[in-house]
Amino acid sequence: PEVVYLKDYLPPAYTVETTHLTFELAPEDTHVKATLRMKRHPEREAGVPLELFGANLDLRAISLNGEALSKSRYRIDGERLIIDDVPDAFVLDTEVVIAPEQNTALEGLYRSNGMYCTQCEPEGFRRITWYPDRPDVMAKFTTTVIGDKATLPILLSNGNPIDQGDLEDGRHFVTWEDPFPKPSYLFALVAGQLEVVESYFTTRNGRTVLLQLYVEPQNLHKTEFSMGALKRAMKWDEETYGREYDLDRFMIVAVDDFNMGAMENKGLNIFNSSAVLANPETTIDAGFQRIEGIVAHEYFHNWSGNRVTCRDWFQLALKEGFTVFRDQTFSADTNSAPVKRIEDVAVLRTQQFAEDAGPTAHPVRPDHFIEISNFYTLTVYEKGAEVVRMLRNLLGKETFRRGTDTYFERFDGQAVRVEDFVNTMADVSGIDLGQFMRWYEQAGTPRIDVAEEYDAERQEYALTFRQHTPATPGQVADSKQPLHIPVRMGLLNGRGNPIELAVGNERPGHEMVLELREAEERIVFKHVAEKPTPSLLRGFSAPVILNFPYTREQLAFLVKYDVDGFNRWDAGQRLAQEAIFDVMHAIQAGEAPTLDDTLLDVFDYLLKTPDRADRAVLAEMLQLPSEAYLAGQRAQVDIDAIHDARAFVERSLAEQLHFHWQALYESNVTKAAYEPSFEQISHRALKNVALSYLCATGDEDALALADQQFKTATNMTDTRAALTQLVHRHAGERADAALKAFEARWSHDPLVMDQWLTLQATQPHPEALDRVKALMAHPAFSLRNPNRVRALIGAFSQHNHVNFHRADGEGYALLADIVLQLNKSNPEIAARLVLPLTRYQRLDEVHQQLMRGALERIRNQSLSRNLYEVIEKALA
Ligand code: HT7
Ligand code: ZN
Repeated sequence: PEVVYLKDYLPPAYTVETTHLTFELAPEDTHVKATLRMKRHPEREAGVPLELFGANLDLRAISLNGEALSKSRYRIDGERLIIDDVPDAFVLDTEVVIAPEQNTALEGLYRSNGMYCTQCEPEGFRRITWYPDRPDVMAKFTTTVIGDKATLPILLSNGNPIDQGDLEDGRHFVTWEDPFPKPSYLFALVAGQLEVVESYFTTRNGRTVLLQLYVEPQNLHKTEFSMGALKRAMKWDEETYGREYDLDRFMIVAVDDFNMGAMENKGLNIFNSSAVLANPETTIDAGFQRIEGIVAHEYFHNWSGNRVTCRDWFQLALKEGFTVFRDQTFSADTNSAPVKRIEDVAVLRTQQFAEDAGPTAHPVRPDHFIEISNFYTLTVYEKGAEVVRMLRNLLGKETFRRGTDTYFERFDGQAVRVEDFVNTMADVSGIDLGQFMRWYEQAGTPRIDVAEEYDAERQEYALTFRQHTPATPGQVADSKQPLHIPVRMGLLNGRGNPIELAVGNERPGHEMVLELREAEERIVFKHVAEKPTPSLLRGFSAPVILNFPYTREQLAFLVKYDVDGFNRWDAGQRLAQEAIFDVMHAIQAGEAPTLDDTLLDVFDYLLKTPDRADRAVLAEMLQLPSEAYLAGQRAQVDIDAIHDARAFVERSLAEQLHFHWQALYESNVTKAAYEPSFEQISHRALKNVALSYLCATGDEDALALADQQFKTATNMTDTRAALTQLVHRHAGERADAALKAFEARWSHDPLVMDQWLTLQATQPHPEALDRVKALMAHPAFSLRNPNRVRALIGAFSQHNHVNFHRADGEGYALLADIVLQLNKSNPEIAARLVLPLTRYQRLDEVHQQLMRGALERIRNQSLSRNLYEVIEKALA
């Protein structure tokens, strides 16, 4: 397959001024007529051939300036249609036939539950019609949708409806006009039997915007939360970024079959139903928060992505990193800032760092690809957001806002590059961000080793920072340059109070942002009367691995006294990690393990301290690091040993603090009617953490409590937490009965049944694999629907380490079988699902062999471009 390189970028030879589309919808033969008014790009010379992209299109007619083109005037080469001889300005007409019903890849125009819908990012539009399908070609679109009036009463596209009417044979049409020039990836069309929920938003300039949420009739009771989230996002973007919505209506459609979370098509966002439909009975607290974040994310794209878009797909992080950063800060402002930061960093450190350490590692701005769909990654999204966050850390909030204002103003209506964003930040701040650009170019997670020296006589405390970035595929270690890294920090004295900082002539107060630029840097703090405890990388101010040789006492001290909520949590996690690894080493050496006293003291302190100002942070602090995170900390990973050691520490804490867990449970039971409010969420989080520890002992009383919670719960958060305990603690009859009851109640709701699939797939018991295989035959499962696949197979391979990595290789074999099936029907999902099989580098030789064997079995088949690229990297 062809490799596309960033360095080869050329502006398009011809741009499109207006695009007129007509769709005559039919499942097997939808006719698409396109009229493109085109002209030569001013920077390109005359006489260059016209190049259009298309895939799976049956071309029925093509004409230039009204004259039909004979076959000798154009040629089709793979995904390209080339016309050698075109004038500087012309109109191109085409007609193609496509088959939405046969489209299982869910890219382009496809059917979901009888509804027609589209997904065009990144290169789906070429499955709809021949087009210069690249983000730097921006055109004004007018779209006429024609369909059967009885079965397709709703016909939607981008912008505003400008005409509609009835046609013969029971058909009708609606014509939509989008006044804003846009790239083809933002095109959308929806048609079906949908209900609509409406509301209004008045912008800060007094314009009224009609908000519409389209759903299938059975989902009408799940729309209220998202409508509220949308309004909160619209208001927040006005207040925080000065961004106002620009069309008269904003539409959201919920679709069951969707490859990702949602899509920001101009004025017509299309959502995976799992990312928009919510109701207390069906949705857990984390689900509400996820939905709020995604609704906001897609809305924010209207400016960061749509009004200002990407020049080419290498610039994907320009819109995604920035928009993730925007949705993260929105959620932080709306809920708990420290908890949001803890959750985001946990994802980054567990999943993005693993990507950085594996064969698919790539820079935030990749420089080559085979299949761009493979680059919608944690690195582009989450590390991309961290890079924007670092810019804000370096510039300060106000200057950063001046930067974003200037960026939106300068580049409105344009398709631009990462440099345009960073240079704008440099312009407004006067800071040299030349070195900072390396964050976009260098793959891998930088490491910073910090050493301390204290000179009591001179009252000086010095920290030496040494940074380096390890080798990643295609980038040897020697090629990695030092990065510009903001390290937010403070120093604590022995009583836990912050120390006034004095560096050179600067007196920054109790906290400062160090700007590292060199491979090695030494910073001396003056007037330090006693040896302090440093609190480093507060708020996780840069996406790095920072090592400081803390003693366990220092970690416990930071848990108690640090002013930074994130660092308090982080210190506790590190302490727990050390305690777990102690146990692991003891088990491996055949010795009797014991629980670390310092960890026990810290938990005792946290559970006893009455001033629990931030319950939500406490709920995070009481949870042990995940098996996936712990595995990421090891050079050599022993999956079973990590599982057993973590379980031992959990059980020890459960037993030794039993009384506290019981009290914590009881003090957080609320009778109030469910609300997904921050206050209530933190109570439920604490209660369910307590339930988990109580059940970790396997005590009959605790399982009876879980059973009772399961039977009496009035919301899905409590139901699911209880059911998870019954199933994961292997509560025999109780678990079986609860699973049956759940199934009987919810078999009509696929999104709820997804949760039922997931919690069975993630049970640590050795029966999990057989259960997964059996569930594949259950009516609630379908290989055709990405949500079902993620709920069962994705959950098993990503979150059930002990069973996925079974010593007999059966977990790997199962995943390989499914990936091979999806390779044919949905390559995008296949290439994502296979990723756990590519992460074998730190496992023992036996597991490595088994994983490679599974990958080789996949490689022996005829592969889609998506899967080919991933497998080749993994086996390189
Ligand atoms: N910008 C959207 C990306 C997306 C996507 C990418 C590849 C394949 C399918 C897709 N669906 C949506 C979503 C977002 O980041 O907002
Ligand atoms: Zn996005």
